[in-house]
This record gives sequence, C-alpha cells and structure tokens, in this order.
Amino acid sequence: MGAAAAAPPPGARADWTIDQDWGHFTPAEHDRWRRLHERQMEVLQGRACGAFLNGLEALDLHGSGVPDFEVLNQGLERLTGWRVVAVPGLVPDAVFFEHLANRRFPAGNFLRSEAEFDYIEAPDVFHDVFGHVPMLTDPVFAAYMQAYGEGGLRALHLDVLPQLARLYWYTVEFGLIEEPEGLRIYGAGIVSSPAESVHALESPVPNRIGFDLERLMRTRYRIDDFQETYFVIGSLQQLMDATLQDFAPIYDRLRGAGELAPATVLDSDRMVAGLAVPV
Ligand code: HBI
Ligand code: FE
Repeated sequence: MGAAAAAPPPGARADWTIDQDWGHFTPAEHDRWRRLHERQMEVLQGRACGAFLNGLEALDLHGSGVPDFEVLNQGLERLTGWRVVAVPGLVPDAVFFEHLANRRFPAGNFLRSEAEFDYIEAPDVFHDVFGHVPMLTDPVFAAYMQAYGEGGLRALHLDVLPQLARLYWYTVEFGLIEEPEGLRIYGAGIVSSPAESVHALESPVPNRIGFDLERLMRTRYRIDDFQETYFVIGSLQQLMDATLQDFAPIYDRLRGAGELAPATVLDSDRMVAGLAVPV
C-alpha cells in the first residue's frame, strides 16, 4: 500500500462517510436545487445522452429539491446495486477507489452558495447527484465505474495515478458519446454546467477526438476552464471493454511516452465533428 490514507475529518466515519441528515438542507437550498435543475433541463434536451435522461426519469429526479439519499438509494440500488453515500468533500484517492469498487458513489454533502450558482470548483451535491448519479442507472456504465474503482485500488502502489485520473476526467467527468441522433454528453462535469453543455457539443474551439485509451491517458487537463479537448466514445460498452484489458503493459508504455498538452492533436487522432446546430 502507498502512504497510509489520511485520517478522516472530525465527525466522519473511517471510510470518510457522514450521515446526509437530509433535514439539514434549508428551504432556500431546496429552492436553489430546483433552479439549478430547471436551468439544466432547458439545456440538456437534445444534448444529454439517452442513458442520462433515462436515469433522471428512473430515479424520479425531477428537481423538487435536494434528493433524500434514503429515497434515492431505494431506486438506485434496485436498478444497478449502486448507492450514494454522503461525504464532507473530496476524499483521498484510496478511499474514493474503495467506494467505487463497492458500488458506493461519494457525494459532497453541501450545496453551492447563491454566489457560486454558476460555478463551484469542489464537487457539491448538485454536481455529484445531478451530474453523476443518473448514469449509474445504466448497467454498463455502472459496471465501468466499479471497474474503475477496482483498477484504482490495484494501481495505488504504482506511480500511475495521474494517468488514471485523466481516464476519469476525460470519460466520467467530460466524456462525449456518439449516438444515432448525434453527438451527446455523458460526462458529469459537462452535464451539470449550462455553458459547457453547449460549448462541448457546438463550439468550434475544442478538439473532439475519438476515444483511444492510451492517447487519452497521456493527455493533461485543466480544471479551471472549459476543456480544450473532449474524447468521444461510440458506446458505453466501448468504455467498459477498455477496462477489461491488462493495464500493466499500458502503464509500461505510458511511462515511456511523453505527456501531451490538453490542446494537442496527433496525426493518428480521429477527429469528430461537433453537433450541427439547427439554424
Ligand atoms: N473525492 N468526493 C470525491 N469526489 C471525487 O470526484 C473525487 C474524490 N477523490 C479523488 C478523485 N475524485 C479523483 O482523483 C479521481 O480521479 C480518482
Ligand atoms: Fe465529479
């Protein structure tokens, strides 16, 4: 094992979880959730992927307020065995991987302030639950997320966590998918952001590159602005299949390959067109 995992903050359990205590959310916070949800739903029709929209329906996430995890988990567990657990904020990688490997998704137990309505850097309950949880109702993506956690635990003693973080970043957080109807969003970081939901699909600025695991894991990312590159999968199964291979030779090749700046385009890249905007 690498360095001993940091101790959990006061009041948190050894696995860094805390009680959601749904009653602690105020009427003002439930109203803020409603407005965040309403604004996103205006943007996401025709932009979010089918699995995401189906997940919102399946979990009855219709924006009535901050979801009560006890209620949310009854539906989620029945569908794919996943549960949402409340945490104070970001948790150490080892803790995060352990939760994912056991089909538990850690969600920040706080809602952004009114001043942070448009953007918050730390994942709050809106980013985590509205952004991430609907995709966990899809059996293939649910399996991918668990495989990611298992892979993370196996890699803790290796020096490849930055490369694994890029895989999470460019798929789970900022992934795009080609569907029969056209290019769509599945990444939580995009789907929870009104501006990036449009930018990622329609702006001529970013690169959109066909998913290539090793190429993706070489590519650095920025956390404080729209992505300069998005990776595009053809199906969720393609993502799951990518995790089924032996990563040892991949890690060896990555150690020898240079890192790529976020806006890099390689001759070997398959460029994908943005969403044609209906005039
Ligand atoms: N912790 N609560 C929380 N949420 C995350 O999304 C998260 C984390 N810890 C680590 C982490 N993400 C990233 O390093 C992943 O790439 C593993
Ligand atoms: Fe996230």
